[in-house]
Amino acid sequence: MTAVHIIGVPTDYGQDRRGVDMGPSAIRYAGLARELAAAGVEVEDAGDLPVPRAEERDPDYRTPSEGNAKFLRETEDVSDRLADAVADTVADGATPLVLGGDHSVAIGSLRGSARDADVGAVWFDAHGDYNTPTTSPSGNVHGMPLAAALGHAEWAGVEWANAPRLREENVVYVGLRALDDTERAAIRGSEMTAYTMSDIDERGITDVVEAAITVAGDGVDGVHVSLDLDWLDPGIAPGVGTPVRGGVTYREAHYAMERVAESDVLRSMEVVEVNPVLDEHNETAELATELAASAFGKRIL
Ligand code: HAR
Ligand code: MN
Ligand code: MN
Ligand code: MN
Repeated sequence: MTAVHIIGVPTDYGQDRRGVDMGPSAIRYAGLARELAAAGVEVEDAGDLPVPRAEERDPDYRTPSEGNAKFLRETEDVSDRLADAVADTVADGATPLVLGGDHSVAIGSLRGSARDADVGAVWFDAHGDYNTPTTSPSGNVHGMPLAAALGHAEWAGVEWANAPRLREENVVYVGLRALDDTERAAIRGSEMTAYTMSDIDERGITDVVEAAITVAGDGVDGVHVSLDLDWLDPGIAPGVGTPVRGGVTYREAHYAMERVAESDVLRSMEVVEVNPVLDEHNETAELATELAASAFGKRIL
């Protein structure tokens, strides 16, 4: 029986819209343990990592390379502790399910997952999250975690941010639809594979997800799945800080997660960017809960 360890990370350092720190509570309240039990996995909830409130801290800390990135000191601290928690969970033979918080938590998840093994990643997101402190238009670290983990530009050699055994060749985007100009150029120049919403329109979700899992899993020990709830269309997932029209449907999302479960390559997963303050009757948190259950093997029949 698969063992899943839930690790809540209530951060909102990575972006401007307050409230995403309540994501772990909302996702638990939506019935995560019950849904995962229905998926037939053994669940242990490790609680939340302690995360100081943004109000207690000074956002203006400038490095790496004195670029524009807010709350970097706090992000380092959370990333260090999350990386340890994720690596320990995997070493215990369980699969970590990280609940964000904003997407900056992926820095810690990826570093922990790729500490003692080669890993690939599938990034289900409207956004590329491939900015650096210099290219970022906002200074928000939730737009940077993949560039950080891969050691891109001024993230290179930032020990707490780099995922040692994650390679660009095994990183795959699914559902991209909102990129900054410099970010677009950086993604084009990278070795990553990027499937946009247009690719999903053209080829269908079945084909795209199959290809994504194959590329991410090629020659590695396991795959990290990063699920940003703004991947879904805002019509069904309104509770996110940066909604972008034209996202995947309810069934496309479930199908993708069902394929993740069937492929049997899942090493670690995170569900991020649920913002209960912006949500309607907790429906985005419920969706996050259901999608996690599908990724861990919940079946219709
Ligand atoms: N690309 C923009 C920035 O870097 C917006 C990033 C929004 N990111 C997320 N995560 N919501 O996917 O500021
Ligand atoms: Mn994201
Ligand atoms: Mn996003
Ligand atoms: Mn450190």
